[in-house]
This record gives sequence, C-alpha cells and structure tokens, in this order.
Amino acid sequence: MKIYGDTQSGNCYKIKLLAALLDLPHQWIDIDILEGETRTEEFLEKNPAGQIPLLELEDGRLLSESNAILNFLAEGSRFLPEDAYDRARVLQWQFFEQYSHEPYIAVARFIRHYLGLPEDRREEYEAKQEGGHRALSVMEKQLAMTPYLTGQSTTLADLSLYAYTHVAHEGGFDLAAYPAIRAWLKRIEALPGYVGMDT
Ligand SMILES: N[C@@H](CCC(=O)N[C@@H](CS)C(=O)NCC(=O)O)C(=O)O
Repeated sequence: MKIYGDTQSGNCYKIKLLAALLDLPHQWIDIDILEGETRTEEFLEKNPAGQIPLLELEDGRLLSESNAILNFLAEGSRFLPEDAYDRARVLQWQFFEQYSHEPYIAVARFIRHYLGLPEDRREEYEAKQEGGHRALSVMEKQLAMTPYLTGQSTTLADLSLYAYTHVAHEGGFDLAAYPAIRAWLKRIEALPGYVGMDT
C-alpha cells in the first residue's frame, strides 16, 4: 500500500507511527503542501479534499482522513478494542482530537512552525492558545486517572492525540503545567517499534 503524506504533519505522522508499531509494509510518498502538491489535478482525483494523509491500497482503493485510516489499518490489532463500548471510547477521543484539539494546537503550530509566525496571522495564532489549553486540560484530567486515554492500555485514541501533543511546544504550548501528559508522552515513546516524527 501507499501512504501519501508529509512527515512533519501530525495527521500524517499518526499513520507513520501506527505503521511502524504494527510493522506494516508500505511505500511512503512525500507530498509537499507548501509546494501545492495536494492541489494538482492528479492528487485531487485521488482525494477531492486536497489533503494528506491519503492511503492507497494495492487494489487502488483510496482512504482519506487520518483517523479513518488509523481505524482501518488497526483492525484486529491491540490498538483497537473489540468491545463496542471500548471502541466507541476510542472514537470519542478521536472526534475530540479533530474538533477540540487539532484545530487549535495543529493550526497554531502550522502558523508558527511552518509559516514562521507572520505578522498578519499573529492574531489568529494568539486566538488558538485558549482552546489549545482547554484541550490539554481535558487530557491532563484523564491521564491523571489512567495511564492511557481510554484506560490501562494503549489504543488509537493515544496515537491520534500523541501526534500533535508531542509537538505542541512548536505551537507555543508549554507542557510544564501538564505533568500527566508529559508522563504519558514518555510511555508512548517507550512503545516497541516507536518512531519519531523526523525518522
Ligand atoms: N481531517 C483531516 C485533516 C487533514 C489535513 O488537515 N491535512 C493537511 C496537512 S496536516 C493538508 O493536507 N493540508 C493541505 C491543504 O489543505 O491544502 C485528517 O485528519 O486527515
């Protein structure tokens, strides 16, 4: 299978991390967003939303949306529980990630880390801080009670949220006030097969 992505993007890194943890054979195809490579006619034919990550299976079937790709690839693995309620708890955190975490932390990081905090986007960047801290506080509360977001073991919920949380400082978020999150980041980094964002 092929994975179209950018290793600096948290949404794409989620897939890279899962593929490494499960040792899934794949071809990684680097896509440069800033060079407009998600907007070419050829790419838009594969994903009309013009976004990465994008999965292309050997038979040509395509799948976009990082968390959908994770759920597809993790089927039958230790990262996706079988019990309906436990599975829904994973989804609960993945929806939280897309609605309450990524739009603040990933966007602030994009403005600061990718674009170099240009003056015309400073206001937007500042406006992202409160929402980002709100999301981190929700995670901190859970992780002070359980080692992983859904309980005692690592699931896709952790991988989805690890992606942008471990680089939150690049969006201006200081994790010093979140000890449970910092301990959880270390637990994820100790998983056998773990790969970092740059490797
Ligand atoms: N909800 C999508 C978001 C994907 C997304 O925002 N991708 C960004 C990179 S992180 C992208 O492709 N941006 C290029 C563009 O929108 O033109 C997911 O989780 O996969």
